[in-house]
Amino acid sequence: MPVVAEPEQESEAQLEARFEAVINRKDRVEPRDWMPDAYRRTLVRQVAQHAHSEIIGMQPEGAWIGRAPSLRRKAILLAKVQDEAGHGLYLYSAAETLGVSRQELTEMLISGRQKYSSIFNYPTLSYADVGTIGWLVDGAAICNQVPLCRTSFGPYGRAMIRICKEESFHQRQGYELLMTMMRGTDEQRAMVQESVDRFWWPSLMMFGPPDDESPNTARSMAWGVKTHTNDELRQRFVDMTVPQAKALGVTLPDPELVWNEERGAHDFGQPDWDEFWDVVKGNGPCNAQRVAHRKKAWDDGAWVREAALAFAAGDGSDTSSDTSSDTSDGPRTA
Ligand code: FAQ
Repeated sequence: MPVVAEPEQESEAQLEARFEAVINRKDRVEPRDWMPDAYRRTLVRQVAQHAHSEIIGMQPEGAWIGRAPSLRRKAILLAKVQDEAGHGLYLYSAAETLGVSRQELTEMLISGRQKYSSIFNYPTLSYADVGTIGWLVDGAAICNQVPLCRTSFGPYGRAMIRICKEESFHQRQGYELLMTMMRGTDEQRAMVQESVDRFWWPSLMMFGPPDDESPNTARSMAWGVKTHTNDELRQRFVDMTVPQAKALGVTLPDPELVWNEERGAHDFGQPDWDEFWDVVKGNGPCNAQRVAHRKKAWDDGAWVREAALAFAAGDGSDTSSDTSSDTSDGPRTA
């Protein structure tokens, strides 16, 4: 019998070198490729937080579906909130390719062991907030997420491509809603301004702490997980938003906001970083409510998960009593 040579096992150093070469070529790392544990942990952390943000992010706007002022507005809002659910699901799927299950991640969210974006811990107090979230929150999300389409981990980057297309639609619908209100009554214009005043600073916080207080940025950039720093993206967002605010006719609530000719960018004030850390630690205005709501939905859905598992195990395969294809109008016999 011919002797078949065993394929030579690559050493840890060789695997590491191969991984580094992929990163340096700006190629994608795929789920079955070898990757350092710390890279995997960073991705699970970021992708899970991102997925949780999309799912928790359904709540502030979802609260207005039943109170939308017209059928058209209701249909738009319903579609947007459903899109956010879809984004959460793509991202949980991307995280699952790293060896964690959606169940584990959801349990970490509801037990407070994983985070979600600070922005969703602020209340939505008026219908104008639906427009402001579309304009500013989805706008900030786009600034942050377009570069993530080129992130080094394949499934995450590919999920982001579709998500970004949908977020662009979300931003436009928000801006259009605010434009419509700004063409309305004085009271409606005041509602828009009041909403922008409340959401401006929390939107800037979405980009994370300043670079010199961001423990993860350097490592994540070296791995190509992040391609820009928090401050770079925050600056991009401010520069993009100022002309939009002008066209809308609202004031951004920052007395330090001014165009800097030399830098070719806007100077602007800093958000209240103590407030940011307080919200991240769970003490924001709506943290407890958001997590409790998510936990209730998860608990209420237990029977669906159990039924799906039972069906997958074969218990639901008996269709002899299934009458769904019975088209007769007559009385049914037992
Ligand atoms: N909120 O070292 P860094 C959306 C944490 S989706 C809460 O700078 P990193 C769509 C951070 O996790 C919005 N925590 O961290 C939508 C870390 O803690 P850890 C979500 C925050 O990862 C619209 C610590 O602080 N988007 O809006 C926040 O390098 C409308 C130190 O920070 C994403 O998740 C924060 N804002 O950079 C849905 C995008 N910022 O984990 C519905 C992907 C920081 O060490 C309606 N994520 N922290 O315990 C990212 O780009 C990054 O993770 C950053 C943070 C930039 C958020």
